[in-house]
Amino acid sequence: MAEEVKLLDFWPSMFGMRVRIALAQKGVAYEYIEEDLRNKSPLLLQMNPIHKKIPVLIHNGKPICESSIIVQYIDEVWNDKAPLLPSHPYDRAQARFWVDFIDKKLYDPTRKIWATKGEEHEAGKKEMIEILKQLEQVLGEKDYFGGESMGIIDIALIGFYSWFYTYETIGKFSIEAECPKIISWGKRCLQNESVAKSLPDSRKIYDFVVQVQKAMGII
Ligand SMILES: N[C@@H](CCC(=O)N[C@@H](CS)C(=O)NCC(=O)O)C(=O)O
Repeated sequence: MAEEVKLLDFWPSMFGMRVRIALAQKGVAYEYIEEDLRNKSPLLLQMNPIHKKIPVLIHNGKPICESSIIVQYIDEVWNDKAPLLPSHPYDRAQARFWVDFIDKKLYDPTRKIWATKGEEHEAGKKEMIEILKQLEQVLGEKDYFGGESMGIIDIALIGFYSWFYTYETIGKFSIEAECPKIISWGKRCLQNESVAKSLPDSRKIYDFVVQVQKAMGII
């Protein structure tokens, strides 16, 4: 049976980027469907009735939701090339731990940077740097979190890297000054075609966020 793969996505989403990269790594052809999150499509509401969020992967008519679960699903279904999780159960558990850490810890501080002002904004910057420093420890001297090639932790984090320009410009600070290893890692990831073609231009993200800030009355 021919595979039918569709992705409900929204271009600036770091969560959607994860799925785009995983599909590209595996060489899976798919239909990209852009969602308007202010006016969600009946398909999105039908496919993700619980969270009503993108990304949603629709594989042969069946939905899979939550980006890190989708990436693991992709790794299991298209298991003939480019493994995204390590093969040993302990290493797999560790990889899942750090993906969960990124999922639980990173988004809120980064959102505070562009969506709040004053003390909360400053706290967002500090918290984000603390988390990135912890991740630098995990990276150590490796090229990628996955070792010699990109794995699921790299895929979980790299979408945030495409927002760094926005955080730095709005927050008037340098992430590189605090976390140089993460910046070198991000540049390395971008040399992979699957990442380069899945991440939007950082300045386009910034322009988008400025529009959102205006709509929210922050600027
Ligand atoms: N934990 C989810 C987060 C997905 C998420 O936050 N998606 C946002 C876009 S970046 C969304 O669809 N928001 C719509 C809404 O909250 O109504 C995942 O990893 O897939």
